[in-house]
Amino acid sequence: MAFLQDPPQLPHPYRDDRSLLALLDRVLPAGRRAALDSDLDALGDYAQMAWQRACTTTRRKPVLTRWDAWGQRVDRIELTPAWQEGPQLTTRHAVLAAGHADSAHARLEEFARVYLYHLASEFYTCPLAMTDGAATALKASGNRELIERALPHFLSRDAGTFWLSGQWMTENTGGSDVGHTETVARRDTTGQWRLYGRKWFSSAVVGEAALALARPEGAGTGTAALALFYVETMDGDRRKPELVIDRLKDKLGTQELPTAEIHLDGLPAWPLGELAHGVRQVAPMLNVTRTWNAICAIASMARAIGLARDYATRRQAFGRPLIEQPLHAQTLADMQAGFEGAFALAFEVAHLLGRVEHGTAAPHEAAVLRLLTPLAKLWTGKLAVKLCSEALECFGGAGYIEDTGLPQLLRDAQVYAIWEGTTNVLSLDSLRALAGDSLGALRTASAGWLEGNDDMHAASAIRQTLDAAARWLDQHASRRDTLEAGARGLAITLARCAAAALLARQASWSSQHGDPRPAAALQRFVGHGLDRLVTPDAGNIALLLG
Ligand code: MFK
Repeated sequence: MAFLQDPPQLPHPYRDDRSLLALLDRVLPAGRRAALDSDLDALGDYAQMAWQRACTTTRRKPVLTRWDAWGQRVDRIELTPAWQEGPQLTTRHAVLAAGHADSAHARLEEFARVYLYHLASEFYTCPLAMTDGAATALKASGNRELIERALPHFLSRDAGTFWLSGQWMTENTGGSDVGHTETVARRDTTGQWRLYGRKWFSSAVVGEAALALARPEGAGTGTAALALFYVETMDGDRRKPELVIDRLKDKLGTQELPTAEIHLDGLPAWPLGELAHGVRQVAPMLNVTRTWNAICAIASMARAIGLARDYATRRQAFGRPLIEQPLHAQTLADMQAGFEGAFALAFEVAHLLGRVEHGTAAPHEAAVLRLLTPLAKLWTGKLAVKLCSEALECFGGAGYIEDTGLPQLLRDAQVYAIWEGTTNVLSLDSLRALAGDSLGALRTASAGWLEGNDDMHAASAIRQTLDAAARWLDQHASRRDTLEAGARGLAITLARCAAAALLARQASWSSQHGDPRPAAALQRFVGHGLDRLVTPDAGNIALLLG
């Protein structure tokens, strides 16, 4: 007999995802739940088709053509089929429009769509996230003229009028330290603002608009002196000549996504608001795109686990299917428990965002959202890399072979810990959030999530760990260096506590509805410990780095 193996079959991303089904059944009123079904079903079907297509066709990358045969600068980008399908598919299923509908459930319903579509989209979700963030920042700015001009395009349900927006923040001088932005905004003789500079990581360069940070000419140095501008990139069907694409990035993953280095040479621009505090003005966008990051990270985990679990039922080794091998089953169960915690946290951020935006959240919940957004982003980003790596290992050598489609899962997952801020940048952002009383708000919220929970061991572990985190924060609050050195440990501890408490809430509901699996996930998740606090030792660090 030849050594032939059955390839893994992808479970239906919607109909077979019990975590998503249970969440939507628990949270949504029956009418909204039923109305959502056909869009989610269709996006799940599309995801299954896209997986089949990826497994049976040669992968393509976007191609930039800078000059045409007659010497004209054209900067034309050929996109992959999934990217070409993106505008039609996402407007038909109202991916962005759903998030801005007039309901406290709008964001949950949007992010359920994102979760199902993300991997099939080949990271078309990156510019969608930026467009969603731009719509949110424009709304927050209150700039009526720009809102009326751009939002009907950003939130269009018709591909013919849909516009993508980028977020042009990162520069080669600045990176995460956006305060070093060198792009200058200068007024021409007609009073029109124009941008001059170089942006180093430009998402949505194939889009029609962007929000860009720039320093108004003559303004001071640092972050506070930056202003936030709205730009448009197209003159009819031609890219504006003041926007030049220098090259596409050659990235570890997300290779279908045309991330570009660009030059702005007098691109017309309009300020969103005051000509300073641009980072403060772009913050609503950052918090939305970080929510996308977390949802996309759990989508990668779901895909990796779904494939690994299916394969474990097919692959026989040492006399029985892998799923019956005790150590393999243990490994898969650990992955599943981690995923269910991450799922609970990421979707809580999504739902809470909608509730805060629509004024239906309790007073302390805005602070909870501010804290959970960086926590969910940073923790799910790291966990996605770990779980995708583990999933590849579940396939043995096949997980290392390109045309199984599996290695791409791991390469792409690495971006979640970098896109929209690294783990350390996000840990420091969580300190910003903790400067208010967001930890008190999180403790109040956790107590609510634990009501009705009958896993006393889990509840007590969560409470004790939150107490320990509060003590740690008090103890180190006055020593900034120690606080920063321990910020990642604190952030992951709080993320794990929040995830466990949210999982407990889902477990209570699911148990009452006859499904004991979330309770089993909670038990296993808490069993791995919640406390990741560290006491930084400056002397030890100095020795090791000396
Ligand atoms: C999908 C595939 C992608 C393809 C590959 C991508 C690879 C990655 C490419 C990228 O470049 S992605 C973009 C990554 N960059 C970032 O996400 C930015 C990272 N840096 C930060 O997040 C910094 O924290 C930040 C620039 C936002 C601020 O740092 P600063 O310069 O120290 O500013 P400061 O003074 O602390 O904050 C300025 C104001 O913003 C303050 O408000 P006030 O003016 O009222 O005092 C802050 O409170 C506020 N702020 C900052 N972060 C906030 C926030 N407000 C609300 N929410 C936040 N998250």
